[in-house]
Amino acid sequence: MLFKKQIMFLLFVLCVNINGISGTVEDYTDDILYGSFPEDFIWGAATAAYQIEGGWNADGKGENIWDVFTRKDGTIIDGSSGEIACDSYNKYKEDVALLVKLNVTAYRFSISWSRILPNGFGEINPLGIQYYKNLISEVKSSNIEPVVTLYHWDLPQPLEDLGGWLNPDIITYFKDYSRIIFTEFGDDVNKFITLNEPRQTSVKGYGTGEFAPGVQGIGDKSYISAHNQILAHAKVYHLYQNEFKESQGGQVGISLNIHWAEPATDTTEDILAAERYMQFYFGWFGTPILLTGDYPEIMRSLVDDKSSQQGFLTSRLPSFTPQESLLVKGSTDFLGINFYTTDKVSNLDEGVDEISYFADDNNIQFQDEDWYNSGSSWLKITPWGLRNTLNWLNQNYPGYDIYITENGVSDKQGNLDDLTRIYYYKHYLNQMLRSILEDGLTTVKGYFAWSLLDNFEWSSGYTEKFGLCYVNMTDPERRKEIKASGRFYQKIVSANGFNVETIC
Ligand code: PNW
Repeated sequence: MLFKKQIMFLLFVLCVNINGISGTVEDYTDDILYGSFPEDFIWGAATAAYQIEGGWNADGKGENIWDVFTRKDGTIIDGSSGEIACDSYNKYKEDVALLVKLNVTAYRFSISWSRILPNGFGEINPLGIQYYKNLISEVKSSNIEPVVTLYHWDLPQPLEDLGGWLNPDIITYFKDYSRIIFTEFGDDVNKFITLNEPRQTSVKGYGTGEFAPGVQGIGDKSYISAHNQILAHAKVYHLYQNEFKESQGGQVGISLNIHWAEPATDTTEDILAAERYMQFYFGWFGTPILLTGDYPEIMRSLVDDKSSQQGFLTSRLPSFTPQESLLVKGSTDFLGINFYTTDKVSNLDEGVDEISYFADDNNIQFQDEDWYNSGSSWLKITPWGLRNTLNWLNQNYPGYDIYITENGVSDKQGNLDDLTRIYYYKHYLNQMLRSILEDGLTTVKGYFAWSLLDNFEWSSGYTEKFGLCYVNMTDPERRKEIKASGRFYQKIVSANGFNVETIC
């Protein structure tokens, strides 16, 4: 018996090494594996409040950091904003009708903090609560499960005026806001996601300044805002456990973004560099929350060393107290990942001249020119990266249910006959199926396409379109239409997999 187990383990390691860690475009086959996903697999589509709702000052909503940021010159490529966006604040029923047409079983959307608490704290706006009650009831009466993100980047401006994610008081403000959400909506919602992509908030919001609130501090503020986000997430996780879990029985998770990292060459230096890249990218949040209650060791030692050589009295990477570590460790019921693309990574000792998160990891990354492009500069089409990522997660952070809470592709055209997007979904979904059926990753429980609608793509405005459905942004009625990719997705969802008669 023991012998059999050992053989199985060896086979498993071999399998992961062949299919997982070493997989590159050279190994990738675009043959379709025909087969079904598990019966209870969740199929969804996703959006976020600021990107679709509009109604920026409707019914007592307060201002958030994106309302303010988009008004500044030069922040958004096409000078646009989410003031109207897809007008989902008024037309949410049309969104739900599209979800029904796609035949999905779940809808991931986010709640706008400033609709609920116009000042970020204090007085509650009943009309804001009512909007989400209406949306949730429309979703549920269509037999679709609502999956609710509490924070998808739209911090109330009054909280930013107090320092936003750089001020540790944010932890309490986020907890107070979350208590209202659990109280008001928790009887109808089974899955909550605390934060969407805290790395993007840290790196772009408080690092490069490309995203709201536009603060620059890539060497220090990025780390501080990450630290406060991790603690805020953990507090809210425990709030739910202590006050709501028993009566509501739901789950609380987090959505972390992840790229697959391929060593640029097969030298040991580059293999280690790619692993280091994964640790700085994903492990920054994943390791404290899923594994140890602390940052990855490689991050700790590199940022500590560089900080001290740079003359800082304490490390630019903050530390958790022992109590905080306990609070953070294991503070999630499931892992949400947002996966889009792959990077190639080379080892490069970047020294200590540059005080930056980007230099701290001693890596440079780039993408292969031969990979298919999308409408976004950072997003190349790399289906094998999803399977490798899922295997890497299973090896490094075992035991968690995984939901792919975002996956999708942009184009610039927004055309209805969107063949590139069909290619993307076909092959990414097939790699996900292979990871379940061939690699045995039974922890992969669900998938959400990004996005239901063409929408406001942050600093790229309306120039990059990710929708399964087209939205006419010049039409005051914001008329919407399913694209060819939406119909393709509907077929896979309805067949719960790849069926030779319908999908070839
Ligand atoms: C995510 N990158 O953002 C967000 O969660 C969505 O709101 C967004 O619309 C979607 O992905 C598409 O961009 C990302 O540069 C933005 O690696 C940029 C990156 C990753 C995710």
